[in-house]
Amino acid sequence: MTRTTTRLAFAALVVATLTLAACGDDDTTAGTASAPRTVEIEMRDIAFSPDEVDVQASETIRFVFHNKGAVAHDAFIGDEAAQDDHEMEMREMGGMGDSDGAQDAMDDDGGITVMPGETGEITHTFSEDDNLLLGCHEEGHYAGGMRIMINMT
Ligand SMILES: [Cu+2]
Repeated sequence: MTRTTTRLAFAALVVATLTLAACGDDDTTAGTASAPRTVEIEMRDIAFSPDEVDVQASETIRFVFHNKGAVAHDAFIGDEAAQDDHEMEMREMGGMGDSDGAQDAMDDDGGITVMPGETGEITHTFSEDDNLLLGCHEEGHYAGGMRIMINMT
């Protein structure tokens, strides 16, 4: 009887220790291509939260966007010049059909659209000299500051 109790107590201790170890394994480890680090982002009307993310060189990050707002938001990764180009493309499209195949191919370079209540993902591997940010290019959102600064650490 006493022996069984001791064994049970030991088993409980082992389970508790394993649980603690699993919980401790969160944001401190750099993401790799085979095991990206997940960063959860909320999309609100009209902002990302957080609006800054620290990233290590050669780290692979899986950004998971949760749209908590009432309107569609998108997320596009690129440097400032790419953001400006993408903003122009999005405004030029302006609800017209997809008659321009070349433009469609360009729109496909890493942008996603997330509807209210839905979730979307972008996975990206960063290099040392990357100077990137994430922007939302729904009309007026990027100009209104809906962007995430990526800080290389
Ligand atoms: Cu937006």
